[in-house]
Amino acid sequence: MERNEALALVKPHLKQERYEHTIRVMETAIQLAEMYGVDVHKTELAAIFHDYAKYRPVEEMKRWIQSSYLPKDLLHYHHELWHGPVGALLLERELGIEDQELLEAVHYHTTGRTHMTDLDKVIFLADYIEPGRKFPGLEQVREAAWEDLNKGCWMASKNTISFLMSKNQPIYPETFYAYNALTKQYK
Ligand code: DGI
Ligand code: FE
Ligand code: FE
Ligand code: FE
Repeated sequence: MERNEALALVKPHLKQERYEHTIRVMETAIQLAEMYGVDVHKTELAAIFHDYAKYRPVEEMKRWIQSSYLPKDLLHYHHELWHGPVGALLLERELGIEDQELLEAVHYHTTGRTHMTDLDKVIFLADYIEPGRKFPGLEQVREAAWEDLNKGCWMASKNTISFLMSKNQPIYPETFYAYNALTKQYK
């Protein structure tokens, strides 16, 4: 699938600001993929599709989780965590996308996971550092991102967990698993 076809497929599902975020994630992810030797075209498509389910109604996402192979423990955590897994499911069902590496990168783009592939890492990190983002500590993550893929992801994961803890938010186990695995890979 070509870039313009993919963009035309996601556009109707996103608000304008989210579409612009998607374009910036795509551009950032392609640069990371080139730097770290990841399949650039697959990265481009994964980035374009990563927030495909972002605006599905919470009740619809809940039904998809209940009625599919998706992990049921998601239902005990914030619905912000649902659009990645549900997005991967719907990309397959609605658009017929079958590339499992791409689908997994979409599935895990919010939390990360234990054994992140380089494609997972590039999408996870591009989503965090794209030029439209403003998070505390972001400049250091941006610098690290171009130095070492694992270090960049580790810092993004650490910042996310620290931020969530400062807000007394529960943290999904996969988010911790990603942090732990990245800690070992980066050290
Ligand atoms: O969809 P985007 O806004 O582009 O970004 P995203 O898919 O990375 O979602 C980011 C949100 O998800 C951000 O507000 C932090 C939150 N998040 C990530 N991991 C966890 C989490 N929220 C909770 N409650 N628990 C987590 O483990
Ligand atoms: Fe997202
Ligand atoms: Fe993210
Ligand atoms: Fe995103």
